[in-house]
Amino acid sequence: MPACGGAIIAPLWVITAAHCFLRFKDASSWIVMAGKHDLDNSNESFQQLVGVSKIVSHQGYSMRTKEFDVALLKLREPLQYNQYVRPIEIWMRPLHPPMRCSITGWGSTRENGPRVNLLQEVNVTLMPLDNCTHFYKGRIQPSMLCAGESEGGVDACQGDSGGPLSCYTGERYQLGGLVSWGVGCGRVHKPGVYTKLQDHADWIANAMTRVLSCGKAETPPCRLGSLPATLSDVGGEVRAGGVTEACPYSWPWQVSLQSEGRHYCSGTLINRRWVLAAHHCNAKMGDMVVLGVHDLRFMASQSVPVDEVFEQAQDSSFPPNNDLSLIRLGEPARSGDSVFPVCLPDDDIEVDDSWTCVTTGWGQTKTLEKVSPHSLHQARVSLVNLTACRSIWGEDLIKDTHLCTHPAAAVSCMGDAGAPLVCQKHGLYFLFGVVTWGSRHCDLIKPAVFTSIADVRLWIKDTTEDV
Ligand code: 4AZ
Repeated sequence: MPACGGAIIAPLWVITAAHCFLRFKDASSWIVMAGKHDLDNSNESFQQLVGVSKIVSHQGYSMRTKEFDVALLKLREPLQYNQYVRPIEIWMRPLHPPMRCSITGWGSTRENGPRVNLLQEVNVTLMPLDNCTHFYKGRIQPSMLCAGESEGGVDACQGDSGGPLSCYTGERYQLGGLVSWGVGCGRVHKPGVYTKLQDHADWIANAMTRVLSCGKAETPPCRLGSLPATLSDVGGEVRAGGVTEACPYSWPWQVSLQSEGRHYCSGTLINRRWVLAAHHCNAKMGDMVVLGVHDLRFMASQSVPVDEVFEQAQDSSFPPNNDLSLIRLGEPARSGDSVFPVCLPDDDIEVDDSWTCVTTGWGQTKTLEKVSPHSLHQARVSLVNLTACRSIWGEDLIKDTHLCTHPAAAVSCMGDAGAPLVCQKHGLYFLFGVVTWGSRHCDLIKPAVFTSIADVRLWIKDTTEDV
């Protein structure tokens, strides 16, 4: 059943009303139908039905005042634009009554009437807010628009909510507002009330970038060698070359897991609420996730308690196959210069030579350069294919769920468990691995072993969406 209208503003984004999601808050219970005219005809040639991956409702929406009645739907896949599926821009210039705009929707054609199958349209006249405030006894906010006719008769109605109020610039239509509320439908002196979108342009832009943004650091990495880290034998001891101190906050997804003020593992921020870490780190509720930290002896940007830890279903194999846990933060991380999530690779991405990979972590290192164990350090690392990795470690130890790199990245050299392996292409960093076990003795030949992220995308998605 059509629940609400909406408008396409980008291939991945539909804008609609926040009040549409009071009852059904779960993204997976929604579908967006684009390119439709007749809802009864499921074979329309230009229709596109796509799932919703995220609902971003305005945090200021109030059922009482009906302010901030705006929400964004991020689609599971981008819409293909054609003759019947196109985006609309937001009207940013002044909207002067008595300008005329159009409303469209599949809502009721009269108060308490049935919904319709064919898309309806009608022209409405914008009304000065003073008049509207008078009709609605002060319940009109400056971020609302009122439109209708003074004698009533043309209006949006139940089921039209979230749909567009489209206004013509002389060249094209732009989106002035969204159907929000009203008393009844088409009544005299009870115009339709719309969310005035130009007042929410910043919120819209921010919400879209926040959701889409990952894998970029405000402070670009530096002191990172152009060649992968190497190992050499210095007087009988294995030393890593090319491991350097990171520039502060150039890896803003790197977090320190701490218990009683002591760092015990690294983790990786994958979105505002979630950190991915190694299961063998054994993170516990009440431990602290420390974000935006470079030198562990000094203040961090944020510390958030661990709210809950989720692990994958384990089989009994040893070493464990699925050495990952997802940590839900007690409160969302505040993204900023020093705190920012990494991207997760899409299902069909594989690392190959077109990527450059880096591992980062804290702790004791055996390096040629002097690197403080308290400061985050970094090393470019080269990948080792699974066949080569198996031939060194043995067939049984290296599973398809692993990813191997040059030994220089091994735990004992980098000194950190749970540390991320991130790979970069086109300036965006994706998380491909999390340090699991490796050569304990900083072995010259044994590759470092990471748990591969590619195969656990679904688990991450399901866990972080459902809970
Ligand atoms: C509704 O219930 C609704 N006349 C939408 C718009 C208006 C009234 C009710 C405006 O979705």
